[in-house]
Amino acid sequence: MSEVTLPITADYQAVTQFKVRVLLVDDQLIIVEAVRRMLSDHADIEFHYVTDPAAAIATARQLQPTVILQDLVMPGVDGINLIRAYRDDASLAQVPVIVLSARDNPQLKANSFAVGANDYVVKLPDRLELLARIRYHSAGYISRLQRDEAFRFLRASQKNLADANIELQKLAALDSLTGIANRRRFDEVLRAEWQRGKRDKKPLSLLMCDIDCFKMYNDTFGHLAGDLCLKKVAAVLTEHLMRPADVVARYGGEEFAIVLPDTDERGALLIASACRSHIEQLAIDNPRAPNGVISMSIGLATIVPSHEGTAEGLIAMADKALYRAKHDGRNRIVA
Ligand code: GH3
Ligand code: MG
Ligand code: MG
Ligand code: MG
Repeated sequence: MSEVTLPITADYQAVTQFKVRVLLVDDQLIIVEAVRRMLSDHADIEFHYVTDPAAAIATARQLQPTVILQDLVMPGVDGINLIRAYRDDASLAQVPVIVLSARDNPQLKANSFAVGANDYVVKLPDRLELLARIRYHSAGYISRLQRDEAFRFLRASQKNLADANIELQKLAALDSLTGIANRRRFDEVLRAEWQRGKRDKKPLSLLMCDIDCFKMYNDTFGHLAGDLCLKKVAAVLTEHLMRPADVVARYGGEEFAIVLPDTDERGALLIASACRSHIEQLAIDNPRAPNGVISMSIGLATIVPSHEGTAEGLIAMADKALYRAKHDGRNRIVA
């Protein structure tokens, strides 16, 4: 049984704590110093820069800025190409880019926006204006990141819930002592097989199995030993059913029900006889039982499901046969 994991809210909270992180890409240190001065005294803004344009991509990837201030004219690298490269990088594609250029040129502005820049400022701008643009673009980016993270978190939570539900449904179908199908599951399976047998006009067999003199076993060896015995019986019955469609269920107490789809009486008798002898061969002492060991009486009923009959009718037939098996001396099969 896999463990049910619940969503961890700490992960979600961690990513909601964003800061404005500025990366300036400019080859001139004098510009770097000027921008640094403009942004100092603002506790919510982190300033970073890179003067070597060839290192811009790697630095940006590592830093994950909330906004890039991008110079256009730099030795060896065209700023326009750098913006293109950010847009092609999975981790930078959405980061806002503000072009910071000395040139107030409409064609350069158009080219910048065409490759994915978000803004264009002629340098050096007024301090207030630069701050306002940085905050505006960062805020938009951060809220998009938060929204994406919230969706991811929601999807993960929904998946966790769905997984937990599946586990709960599996648990709800199992008997807690023996781990085999419980009465609820038995009812579902029998109803489904009844419908299928009716549709396919195939015989459906049911074995009702009851451990003989089990009260005496409990009285002699105690309830813990009784529980262990029930587990062994359940394991043996499950082990010796060869077809995946057959279902062994704990019907209640020391009674087990076995549903055998597409099985006629002859086939069901073979399986019942194998089950009976395998339980006897467990050789669990039960001194006052007919053979001195734990044994099982089995009532067998077979029917081709039809509109006239019901699944409950099949149970009643198997019960009646079981009663006869008890009456006739136990440790036997009655069809
Ligand atoms: P018979 O051969 O006629 O079936 O006799 P029996 O003693 O098996 O039948 P009876 O119905 O009188 O007693 C069934 C016993 O099964 C009584 C109860 O203590 C025991 N039993 C039922 N469920 C459990 C269980 O979960 N654990 C244990 N240890 N015993 C159980
Ligand atoms: Mg330059
Ligand atoms: Mg009983
Ligand atoms: Mg019994």
